[in-house]
Amino acid sequence: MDGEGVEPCGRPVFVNNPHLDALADDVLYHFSLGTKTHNLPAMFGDVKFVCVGGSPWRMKSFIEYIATELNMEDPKSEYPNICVGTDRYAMYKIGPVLSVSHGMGIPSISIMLHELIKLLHHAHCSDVTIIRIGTSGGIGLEPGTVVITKQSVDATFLPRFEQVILGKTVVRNTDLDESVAQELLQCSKDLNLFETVIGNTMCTMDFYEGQARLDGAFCSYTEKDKQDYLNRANEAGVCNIEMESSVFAAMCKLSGLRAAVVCVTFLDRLKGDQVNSSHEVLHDYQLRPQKLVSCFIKKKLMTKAGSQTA
Ligand code: R2B
Ligand code: URA
Repeated sequence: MDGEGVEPCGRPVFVNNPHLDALADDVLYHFSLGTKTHNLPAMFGDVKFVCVGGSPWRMKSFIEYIATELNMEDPKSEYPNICVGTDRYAMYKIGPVLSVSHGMGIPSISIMLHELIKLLHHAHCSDVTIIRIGTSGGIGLEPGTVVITKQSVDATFLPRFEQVILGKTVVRNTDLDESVAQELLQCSKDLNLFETVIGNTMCTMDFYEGQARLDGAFCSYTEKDKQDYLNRANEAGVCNIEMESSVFAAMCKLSGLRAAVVCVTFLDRLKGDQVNSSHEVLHDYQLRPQKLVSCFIKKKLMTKAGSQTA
């Protein structure tokens, strides 16, 4: 059930894998979906915006929020999890917006993105924009500041993602879409609700030692070593630290998806390591990327509707 013969118009979603053609059924195992068992073009063909974020709960709350913002609320407030057959990831859809959770860290988001990119491809989606909404540790920023990623850099501050394939290291580009980043910044100015900056985001393999924390189970460096490292990151233009942006940027670029990363900062890492703000404060912070992205999606849909009636 791959909607054969339906050609996407506009910018398609690319896969680059000759082996896929040999599959009678492409099972998207971690979504509990497949090309034989589900009519993916009918279920997802109209998707234009995909929002991804770590927690299933946050991605459900995002779909409820955007549904209200777009006046598309379900009267019964029922937003079923499309991936109900698995507890690996959660997925919700309202109109042209898909909301998907990705778990924590590069391996988890990478598995999700392989299946998501294939899903969008099999569904013949076109002109899709994908945005990661997440949390992060800030560097020299007031907690609650939202960072729109300019470049995702690795732990040595270089804009690259290294993937080991067949035992060899392949280096991939981590460019994100500059115009989407600028449009998101403009949304923040329009909303005027919280501080937003554009800057580099460091993507690490770990929350504790990988992010120079002093409060993990193990630590082999001094407080001065930590401060020197974070100061060097700051000088290299790093505004925040999280754990998924590099592979997200690399995979979206390979598939031709317009991509952006919007993360709120929970703390200033130059001042401490523990996330100890109250639940209410953190909840309010987490809503900020959602508000920005909702504003972006609304604007885009209004512009499109305007151009269609003109
Ligand atoms: C931000 O927050 C999570 C760790 O707490 C991780 O998924 C990330 O990128
Ligand atoms: N997420 C991270 O990866 N690091 C932080 O410091 C906070 C949230």
